[in-house]
Amino acid sequence: MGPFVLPKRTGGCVYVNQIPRVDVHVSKSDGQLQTEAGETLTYTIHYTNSADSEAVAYVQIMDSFAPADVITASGGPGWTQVGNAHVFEAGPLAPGESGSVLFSLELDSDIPPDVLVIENQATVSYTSTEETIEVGKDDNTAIDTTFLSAPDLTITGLWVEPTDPRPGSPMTVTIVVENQGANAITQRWDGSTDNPDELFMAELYLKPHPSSPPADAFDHELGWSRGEEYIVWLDGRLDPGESEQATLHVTAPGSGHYDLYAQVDVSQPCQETLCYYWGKLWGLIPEPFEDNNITTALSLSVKNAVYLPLVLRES
Ligand SMILES: [Ca+2]
Ligand SMILES: [Ca+2]
Ligand SMILES: [Ca+2]
Repeated sequence: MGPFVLPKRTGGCVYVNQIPRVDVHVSKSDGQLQTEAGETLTYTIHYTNSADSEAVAYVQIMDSFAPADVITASGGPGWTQVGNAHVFEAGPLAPGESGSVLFSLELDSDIPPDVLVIENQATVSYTSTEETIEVGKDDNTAIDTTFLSAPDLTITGLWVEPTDPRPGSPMTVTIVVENQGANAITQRWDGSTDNPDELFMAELYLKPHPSSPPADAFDHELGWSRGEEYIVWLDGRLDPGESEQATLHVTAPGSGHYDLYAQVDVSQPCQETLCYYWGKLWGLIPEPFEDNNITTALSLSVKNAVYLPLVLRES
């Protein structure tokens, strides 16, 4: 780096005024990860002025929430509704001073099954009596996420037999699906139980090693699905903590090193105008955690048989 050159002075003294720095932040929590329809959520919102020496004169907390059509905000003492948001006037905050306020939401007693998350956001803003600067504004907004009680599918087991298949030979792939959520699975998202034996499906994905996890239902070695062998429908009526085992009979692919993944309740978004009846981003069972529906890769080596030369001995 070269020398730092000050511009030529044109007369008089140079005064440097340091702009005072402030740093407010806000946090909020209802103290729970999960809730039920009909419940009241009460959030504690903390707000702080972390500045060493600079007060902020007029602090305001703005609270908003979603999805608004299943929530009634009762707010609490000091809150005023402004449009779709609620505002709390917190007044001045001295350097290092903190405050807190409660904010309450009532959930409808009847919430559609595809509504899985209640989000509540608080933002702190302020004015100052003089010009100030705030560098860290990321913590001026806080979001609390609370999941509605629901089932949560995941795959707890995946294995292949035999472990050293030959190209084109039969393989048996076993998966174990578990409901790790708080609620039992008794029906699909739309209330349907059309086929009494099958509520949702699981799918295997085969990709050449090394691979990244499948991005969607078409992310197989050959694009599109590899066919019926790679799909299994499950009864799926699982209480919390209950598991179901399913077996798939698959023809081993050509020789090579593959990554095998399994996914339960495969999501199948619409492809342009073509929608399947399971065409929801979250499959047929809405869950708070869809990311855990897919396994990590199981390494699969498919090799041609090695035939040793036959040696004949003279007797
Ligand atoms: Ca801040
Ligand atoms: Ca899940
Ligand atoms: Ca799902």
